[in-house]
Amino acid sequence: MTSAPLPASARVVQSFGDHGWAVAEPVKECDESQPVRIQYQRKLGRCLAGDRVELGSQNEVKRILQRRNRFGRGTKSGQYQAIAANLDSLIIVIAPRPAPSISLLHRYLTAARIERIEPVIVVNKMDLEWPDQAPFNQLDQLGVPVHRVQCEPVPDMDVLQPVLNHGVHLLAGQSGVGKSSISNALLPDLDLQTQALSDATGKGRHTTSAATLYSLSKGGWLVDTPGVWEYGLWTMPAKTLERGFPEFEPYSTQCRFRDCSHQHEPGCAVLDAVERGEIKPFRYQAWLGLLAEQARLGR
Ligand SMILES: Nc1nc2c(ncn2[C@@H]2O[C@H](COP(=O)(O)OP(=O)(O)O)[C@@H](O)[C@H]2O)c(=O)[nH]1
Ligand SMILES: [Mg+2]
Ligand SMILES: [Zn+2]
Repeated sequence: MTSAPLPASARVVQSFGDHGWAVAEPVKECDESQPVRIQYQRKLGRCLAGDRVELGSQNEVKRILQRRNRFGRGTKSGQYQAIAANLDSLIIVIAPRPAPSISLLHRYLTAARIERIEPVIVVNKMDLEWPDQAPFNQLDQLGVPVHRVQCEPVPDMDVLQPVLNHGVHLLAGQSGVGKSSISNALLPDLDLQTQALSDATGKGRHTTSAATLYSLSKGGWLVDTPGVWEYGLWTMPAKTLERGFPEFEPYSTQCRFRDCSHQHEPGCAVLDAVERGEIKPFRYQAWLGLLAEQARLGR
């Protein structure tokens, strides 16, 4: 473990209850890119992976720089749990196999949009047959960039490189879609970075479920969330959920009731727009699905 103090400003790459691990930024211009242990002070609270912090002489966190956003999830009981901070994009990975969960896709889109994080869809395993069914035939109607890549038999990630030139990007998606394969293809020195971190923390990549930042060769960061977990939303007001559906916005201000949930209320401009074909029926179905989920969470 290194004990040399970091420059005043550093990036948190992993965070736990009362301490975390941070590296100096920018990484490539710094000889000492070994993670150092940082200590949280009660009055500031705990950091999140992705936070930028100012450190004191003992590597204690003196200040958490203002977060642009937080990406989080819901626990089983619907409580909000933050995962990482300061994301530029949420990279939602899907593949022909395993068959995608459509509701999961809409949950991710919603979580990203609520926090003004840009959602990006990456379809992996393009070497496999392209299914002519939902959600694959709906992707181009989501208003979200879609990139098609493959890791096998020969990696082809070129379309992703411009997205990852700078910024912080979290890889999300169900188990088996190829997130680890994509990390490996994008991070030629992943093993070295993993080793440096486990030397420092004494924990291996596969024994921690903490979100971890890896530095990309052009600058910027890839956030991996190891460990398998279901992704669910947290309990939130319907108006917050609606931020996940930007295509509703021009209409929802015209609904008769200010707190219209766009289900069966009279004078609902969103429902009218669905009927006129101005809002995609599959997106409206996704809205109803997420509302039903919210009702279950609240119980
Ligand atoms: N055919 C094919 N298989 C892939 C591709 N990328 C990953 N896989 C395979 O998909 C499985 C799951 O990959 P992994 O990276 O562990 O997925 P993760 O669970 O999302 O991290 C592994 O057996 C990979 O070899 C690809 O582009 N094409
Ligand atoms: Mg994996
Ligand atoms: Zn309405």
